Amino acid sequence: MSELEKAMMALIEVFHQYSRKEGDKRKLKKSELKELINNELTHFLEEIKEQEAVDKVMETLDSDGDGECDFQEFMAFIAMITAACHEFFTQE
Ligand SMILES: [Ca+2]
Ligand SMILES: [Ca+2]
Repeated sequence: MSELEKAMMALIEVFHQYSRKEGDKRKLKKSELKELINNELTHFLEEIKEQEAVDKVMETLDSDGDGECDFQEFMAFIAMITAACHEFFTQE
């Protein structure tokens, strides 16, 4: 597999690693989302400590309003962070 394909597989894998822990196996609930951010995005995002911060992130990500983050919503989140990183690393 190419590096890009490996990265795509990694996204799928990490999502399911957290989404399958509790409740709906194909969706991240707040506690799963918090764990994923705090374990897997330590260099790109601030650690989530307050419940309020988790609520806020979920509110932002949950575009279909079911209170959980599905893979599509997760990908939108990753795209957002990746675009911000891209800005940061390519600015003059
Ligand atoms: Ca779940
Ligand atoms: Ca949702």
